[in-house]
Amino acid sequence: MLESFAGYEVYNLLNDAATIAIIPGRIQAENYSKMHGVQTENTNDIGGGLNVGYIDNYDWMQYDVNAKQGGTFQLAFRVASLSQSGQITLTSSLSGALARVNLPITGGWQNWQTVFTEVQLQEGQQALNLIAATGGFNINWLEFTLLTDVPEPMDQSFSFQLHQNYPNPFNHATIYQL
Ligand SMILES: [Ca+2]
Repeated sequence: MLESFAGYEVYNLLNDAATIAIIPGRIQAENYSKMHGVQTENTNDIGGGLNVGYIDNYDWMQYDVNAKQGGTFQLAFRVASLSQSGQITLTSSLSGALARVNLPITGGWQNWQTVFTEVQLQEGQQALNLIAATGGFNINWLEFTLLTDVPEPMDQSFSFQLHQNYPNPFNHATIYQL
């Protein structure tokens, strides 16, 4: 454990603008752009890779995302906890407060369960802040699945004009100009 980093805000220099996560989609917890107080470790969950752990109260991770659509999303958190019921609050720089979720005790740091909630997200690029209101859990990923689109306004731009038959008068074809 890298005690010397505890209490410092850490930037993940492995991530740049090219790794902005797309929503709908899955965000690996370890792909934060910034964090405070957490560490990554190998995970035994399905798919392998890394999970985020060593999460204490008020530690946080920030994710740069781009929501391709606005609307209501199912939000899943893939979490594990040995003996403590954690709590996540999630906020967005664009959409405001998104969710406050109580997490289960799964009986082991690598006993993974998926917890679901629903959130409203606005379309566009935004930063998500995942705050451990109560720590004591591991997280492998979070995933946004679109449930309901925001209704789009009717597109008024579609119109067409009828032109004179061409070449007139030898054929009856009509050109549609869109
Ligand atoms: Ca992961």
